[in-house]
Amino acid sequence: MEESELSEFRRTLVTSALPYANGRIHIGHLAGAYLPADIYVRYLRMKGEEVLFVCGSDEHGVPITLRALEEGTTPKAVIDRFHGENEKAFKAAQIDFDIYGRTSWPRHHEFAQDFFKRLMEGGYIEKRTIEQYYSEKMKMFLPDRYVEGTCPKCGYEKARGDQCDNCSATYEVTELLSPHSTIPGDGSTPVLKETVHWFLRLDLFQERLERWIGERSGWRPNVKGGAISWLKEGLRPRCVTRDTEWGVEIPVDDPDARGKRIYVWFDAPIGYITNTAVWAERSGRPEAWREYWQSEECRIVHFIGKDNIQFHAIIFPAMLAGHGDYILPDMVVANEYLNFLRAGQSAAEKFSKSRGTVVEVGWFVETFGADRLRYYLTAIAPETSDSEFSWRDFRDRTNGEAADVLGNFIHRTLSFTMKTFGGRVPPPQQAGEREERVAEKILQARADVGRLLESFQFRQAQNALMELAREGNRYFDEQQPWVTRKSDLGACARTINTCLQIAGALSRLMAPFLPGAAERLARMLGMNDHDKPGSWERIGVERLAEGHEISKPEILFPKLEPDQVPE
Ligand code: B3M
Ligand code: ZN
Repeated sequence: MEESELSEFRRTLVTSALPYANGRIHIGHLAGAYLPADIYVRYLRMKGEEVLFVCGSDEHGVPITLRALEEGTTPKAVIDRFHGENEKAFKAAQIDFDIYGRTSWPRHHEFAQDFFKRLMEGGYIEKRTIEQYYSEKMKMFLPDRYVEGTCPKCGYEKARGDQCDNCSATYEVTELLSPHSTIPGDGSTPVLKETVHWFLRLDLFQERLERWIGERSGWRPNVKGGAISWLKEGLRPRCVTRDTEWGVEIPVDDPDARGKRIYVWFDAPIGYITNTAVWAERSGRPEAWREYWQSEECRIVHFIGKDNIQFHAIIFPAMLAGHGDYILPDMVVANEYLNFLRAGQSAAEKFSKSRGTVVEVGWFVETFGADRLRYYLTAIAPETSDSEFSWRDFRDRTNGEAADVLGNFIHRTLSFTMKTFGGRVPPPQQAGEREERVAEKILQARADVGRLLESFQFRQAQNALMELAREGNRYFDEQQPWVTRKSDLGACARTINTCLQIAGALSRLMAPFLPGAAERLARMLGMNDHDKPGSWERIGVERLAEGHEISKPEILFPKLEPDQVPE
């Protein structure tokens, strides 16, 4: 029944990838970097750990300027709209960040420029003259991701400028074969033109990162393996400025910097630091951010999607190390993709706006509630491989598991208590062998869920919680309280008392995963501390006392009718 111990760190900083503020987040995003992080944070808090959870909008990058161009508006108008909408959507899904910050904040520009300067002073950023693709038609230099061509490694014809979606190779955009521009309205073949940019000398971090990655333990293979294979290819200097007027100004006194800004991927991860600092300011302890970023007593855990691994496992750590005042992350948790499986199809596809398969979080929660969303997304979490969302499976699993197993156990236990014992916890009587086994199962569930969450296996952790609800139903069925009610009221009392103890444990075990349902259950059970700091260790230890009053049960997960679910 070993419960793994959290390491000796004094505090934890949890970050979720900063969504671009040029679109609404969808449920695929939620399953990747946000829901698991929120579950982890809620669990740590119940364990009494000191933890801070930061996220926010990523508000730079060329896509935002292009969207503004298309809509005939300004980048600022675009980011203001989506920043607000996304912040609301996260709240609706009960993803409770301590701060949802912005990279357009002046404070952020200061942090990003400080990094740039420090890295330049250290000789880690240098100016270089390069050749870059230029569209004569659009009169602009082309960002890598707006050049498409044939992959130099595998021959895939729709390879993106700097990375191949087919074989995951990364390369310089100039290595692409048959390049063409994908800027809306362009499509021309770009020409190479000389220009000046600033490069981060990743090559200087090769050995340090090899050592650091080598020492990491408990990292998922997709992250550690990815990092090792990039290191094997050999790190090369990487351009960290772009031709755009939108972004953080390059902090150099140099006419060559005109019309250029710091690359969005350089400043975005620094946003985690900015947001921590703004949180600290708002909490009245402006220097407290250093306790998270500059203290060996803190462990930093990043939650991201798989396409961001390189930035979090290689590039940002190099920047932190090169700056010198910062600690490196302890853990990078990356999920694979959640895809969409259309009714009647056998192969899943990517969520895509143009194909109408994007499922927006705000709408989903309004229609089905946050608990169903959270339950299902955790049940199908793409932890070790891509997974599939389908409407039918969503209905079947929330009905067949959340409602039939968990909801049903709670409902039969509480209605029985109302009907037979006037809504009060009946006396426990002398526990038999079976009841002792139940008590052990409760402790086992606490240990299993805890161990699985601490090793970032969210899907299995939720299964372990469901296993306890199944045990509850099994026990209820075996004991047949509806029979003993007439034949042996003492036995009946013992059964219901035991079931109520399971229900109490469930309200706590559920709290990280299904905070809304856990809260409703706790209210029905008259518990007021089900998710408070320190409450985790009380699972299976603290009992609902004899005579304690419960209130009228409501259905935790009303069933979905077939026509309530879209196709
Ligand atoms: N803005 C999100 C993405 O790639 C990107 C993450 C930044 S995390 C610092 O979808
Ligand atoms: Zn390829």
